[in-house]
Amino acid sequence: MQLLVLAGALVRRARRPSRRLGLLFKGTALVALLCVFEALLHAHLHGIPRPPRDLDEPFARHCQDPRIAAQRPREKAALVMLARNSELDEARKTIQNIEAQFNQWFNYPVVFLNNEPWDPAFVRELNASVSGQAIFDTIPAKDWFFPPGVSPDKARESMAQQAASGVYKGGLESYHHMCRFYSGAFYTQPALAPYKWYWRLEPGVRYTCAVTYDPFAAMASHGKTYGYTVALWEEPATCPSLFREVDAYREANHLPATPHFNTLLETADRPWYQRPWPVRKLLGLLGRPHTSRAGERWNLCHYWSNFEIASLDFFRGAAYQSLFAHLDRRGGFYAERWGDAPVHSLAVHLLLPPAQLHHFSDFGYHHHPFWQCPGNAPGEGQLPGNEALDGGPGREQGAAGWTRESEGAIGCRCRCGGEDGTWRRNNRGICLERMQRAAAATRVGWWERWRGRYPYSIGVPG
Ligand SMILES: Nc1nc2c(ncn2[C@@H]2O[C@H](COP(=O)(O)OP(=O)(O)O)[C@@H](O)[C@H]2O)c(=O)[nH]1
Ligand SMILES: *[C@@H]1O[C@H](CO)[C@@H](O)[C@H](O)[C@H]1NC(C)=O
Ligand SMILES: [Mg+2]
Repeated sequence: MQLLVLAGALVRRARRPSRRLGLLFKGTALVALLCVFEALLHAHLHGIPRPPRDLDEPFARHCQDPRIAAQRPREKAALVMLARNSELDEARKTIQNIEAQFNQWFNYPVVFLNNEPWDPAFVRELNASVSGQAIFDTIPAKDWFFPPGVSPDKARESMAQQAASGVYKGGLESYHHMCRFYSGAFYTQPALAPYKWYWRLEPGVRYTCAVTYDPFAAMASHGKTYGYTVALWEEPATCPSLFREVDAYREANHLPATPHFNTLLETADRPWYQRPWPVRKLLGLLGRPHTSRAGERWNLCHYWSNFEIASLDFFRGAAYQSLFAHLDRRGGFYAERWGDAPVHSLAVHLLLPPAQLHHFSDFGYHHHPFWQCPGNAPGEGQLPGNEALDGGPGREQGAAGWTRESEGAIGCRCRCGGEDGTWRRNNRGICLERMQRAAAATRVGWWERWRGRYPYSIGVPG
């Protein structure tokens, strides 16, 4: 109303030439005012409402007797490791580690995938390391190659350019194939057809706490679809157009920009001069990296996909696969070096409600150079004297094998590293906090945010 009165006054004054300068000034002020008002409204509309309670809690806050959990029936699930024959040593160490920390009690099958035929030595040694069934499969050639619409010559030219301009792993053709594979065809591999759930392993990763319950059963009973550990920023140069393509797909398919999707936006963290509508629109039209056509910018946060416990049914379903097909047609797995991690993360925030995501904040997990470790729940929480936890293959350290217990910690017999076992880092928690915002009733206050003190996860003390 006040704006209308002001506009009316301006029109009246326009007839008086002596006041032209004043008019110019007031016109500019009016436009500026409208821009500020729009920017505030825009921020408000993109705010993330606080749910009445935390939508994602840890599945466990201390040790349980794994033999009791193991009495329940298994899910249709498998551990899956993509590996090269040359990674035999690291693959074996990782399998021995997951057997010691988890699978010796649950005996889930492990599916090994390779784009090349397996070495008999790899098969022999890894088969001997798995307590459940070990399955060795070779990926069909078409799933480890350029898609039909992409010319191999052009793709190789582009990958050479990426190498020259220092894009992280941009020059490695096999790495591009691997990222494309994990983004799409992984889920429809015949070897995974019998299963509903997968737990992704990589040669070289380590689990630093005991997992004394069945995470697949927990995912199922809590209505979860996608589970993660570490969250961090993507290398910007690997995927300048990825967010634009995902958002274009969203618009073309009339998918709403839900608060869960908006947790991926920089809206509230953008510099003030990028917030007004004309500037946003211009940045969008200019095709700025990580920016949608409407001018929304992705904060580059994603879950690190070298760990995933997730539903195969979701990822092989029509909603995800049609998003993947769109991205595949756009060619960014080769013209750029889109990683499967940001693809999965953008997809689950676009297609799933926040309550269907789970942070395995009770897991100790390490993939060089990042990790998370929850620390040890105090006292009885460690089940001192429990035979299964004190002994068993790979548990020879037994009763002495865990670091100092601390109040509020939720892990089971974790070895967290650092002199006093207090290494708990999960990338300062900044991306975790942002991506969990739609599920978090407990929020970081502005003071903590300003000090850079982010808790490790919702519902878990930092
Ligand atoms: N069979 C096979 N596996 C690969 C190839 N490249 C990567 N991988 C696997 O893909 C996963 C991710 O690769 P990695 O080198 O760890 O990439 P990073 O974790 O992103 O640095 C690991 O499980 C690797 O074993 C490849 O050319 N052939
Ligand atoms: C793995 O070992 C088991 C038991 O020795 C054997 O029956 C099975 O055939 C082996 N599997 C492979 C793929 O070699
Ligand atoms: Mg790796």
